[in-house]
Amino acid sequence: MERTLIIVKPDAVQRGLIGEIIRRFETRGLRIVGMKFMQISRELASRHYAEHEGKKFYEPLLGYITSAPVVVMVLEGSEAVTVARNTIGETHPKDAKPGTIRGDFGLEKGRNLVHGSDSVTSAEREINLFFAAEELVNWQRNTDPWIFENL
Ligand code: DAT
Ligand code: MG
Repeated sequence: MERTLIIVKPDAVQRGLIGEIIRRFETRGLRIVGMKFMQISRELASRHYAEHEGKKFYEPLLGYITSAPVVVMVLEGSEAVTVARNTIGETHPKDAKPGTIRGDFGLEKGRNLVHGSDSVTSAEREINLFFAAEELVNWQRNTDPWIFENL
């Protein structure tokens, strides 16, 4: 089982899309193991987006991600990183396919609604940035055998 970090970004929260976005991951079959509503500080944002420091979109990106509250989640499942990225869609919403979150709700790169970790290594780093170990819940759903083929 993999884990991935998802952020429902400020534009999605402001637009009342929290439920819609969580629903898509939930109905896909990913298991929620952590969730919180928070406003990201500049310090946390700079650590989360450290790989983009120095790029021209870095400052607008930090401004955007800290501009309003977000919902941060840890999702678990087989190939959770790839599955979540596919559900989210391409970085630029104009390239994202209909049926993906960005392809259904977004137009512009700096308002792309949701973050998903891009690798298992990034996911581990990002999960540790946002969650203490005791905030993550190890649990089984009664539906797991109907979603996961090999438990
Ligand atoms: P993703 O969020 O799909 O993982 P990323 O990690 O490459 O994309 O970039 C992080 C965010 O920064 C992305 O969601 C939107 C913004 N961004 C990326 N590339 C950009 C660019 N060339 N111009 C403006 N914003 C950009
Ligand atoms: Mg990324």
